[in-house]
Amino acid sequence: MQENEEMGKTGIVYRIKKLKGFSFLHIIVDGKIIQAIFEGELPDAIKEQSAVAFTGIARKAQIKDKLIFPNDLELKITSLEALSTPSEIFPFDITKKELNINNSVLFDLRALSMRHPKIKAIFKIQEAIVIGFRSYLHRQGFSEIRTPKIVKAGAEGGANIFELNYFGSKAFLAQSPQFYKEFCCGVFQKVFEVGPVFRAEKHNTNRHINEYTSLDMEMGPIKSFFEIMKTEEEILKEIMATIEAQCSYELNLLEITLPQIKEIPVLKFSEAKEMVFKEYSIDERQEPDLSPLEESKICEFIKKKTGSDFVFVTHYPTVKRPFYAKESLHNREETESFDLLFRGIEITTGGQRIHEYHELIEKMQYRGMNVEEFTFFSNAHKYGLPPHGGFGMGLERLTQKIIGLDNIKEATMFPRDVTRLFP
Ligand code: AMO
Repeated sequence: MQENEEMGKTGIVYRIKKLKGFSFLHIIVDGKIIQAIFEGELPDAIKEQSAVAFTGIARKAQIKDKLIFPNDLELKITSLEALSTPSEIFPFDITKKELNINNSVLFDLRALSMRHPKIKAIFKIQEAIVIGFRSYLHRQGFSEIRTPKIVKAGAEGGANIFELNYFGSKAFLAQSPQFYKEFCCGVFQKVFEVGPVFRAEKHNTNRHINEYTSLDMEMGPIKSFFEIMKTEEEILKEIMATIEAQCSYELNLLEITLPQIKEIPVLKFSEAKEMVFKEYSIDERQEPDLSPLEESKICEFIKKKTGSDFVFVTHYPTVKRPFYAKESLHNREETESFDLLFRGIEITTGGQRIHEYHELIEKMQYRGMNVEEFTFFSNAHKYGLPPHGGFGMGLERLTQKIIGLDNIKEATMFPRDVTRLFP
């Protein structure tokens, strides 16, 4: 919209403020809110949430409201017609600056609550994350793949797998695209997928949901898993640049400062544990994984020391990693793997995988797995897979932490938890 421009558009009326002889309208046009002035009596069919067709002329506006885009212009309406009229008024006021409703209403009435500009902004930023992820990998020659979500076996182990009855036989919902992205490495070498994964989390926490979107990549041949970390660092830089370029309106509305990424610091798992003990007197050194408290302390320490919001932790213990993770040559107790922590929580797991057939079979046998059951997987190794690795990043956790939301569910359009299966 430019000054003196005549425009004819359709939109949704977001807010109406009636004054003597005229009305202020906020109309959502192409996803952004513009301000319009309508002189005279507003027709009855024009209500908040009415769809409208209108024409008007742009002129200078007196207001400076960051909700309005562009915020120095308004439209003097010359014709206005209702295309639809809601039967009821909204159950809560979405024209308020802050929505201020409790989480159960927020999620029960998601189709309505997402219409609040600040809630909608979360998902515009999330969209930019995915665009940045895709565009970086496409540019680097990665192929985008699609893998099945109904599977015969889970890849990640553990009890958090959904079982289902598949025409009388047992099947599962995929915990990750792990097996398939490894297969595709043997086909395309460099692949990625943006897709849903399922985790039967039995507890409600602010960092777990039962269906989330995984940003997965896998590449080969590689010489070391540090190449994967470097690629993730470049991807994150592009993600931040994409948000910056596409979401200035949303960043301003939500008052967000994006993290600066230079070189992401790297700590070994054992060093990280020791540091937490030394700096914070928290002794969980015997545990083969990082607790949420340790993750938050590691981030706090790194932020203080280096200014970075991100930190890679490498060489997780073999016992805590899935069977496909490659053990370090010099120490079989640890893996060639990493997690990426961001503002207090893990957002990514990745690493190098076992690519040698005999090594894989030996590992499965050692873990007491049914080797036959995984022939569909090990066959790829038998006939030759390049040394490869990759990572899986949780889209909702990344969104949550970029925006500074308390609960991951706020970064999920239609969250699923132990008790929530609708809308
Ligand atoms: P992992 O199981 O660690 O690794 O998952 C990778 C990332 O997914 C996110 N995540 C979750 N987000 C929301 N709710 C959950 N319940 C949930 N569980 C996990 C986290 C986590 O870091 N196949 C490997 C990845 C790989 O090595 O390529 C995997 O799935 O952000």
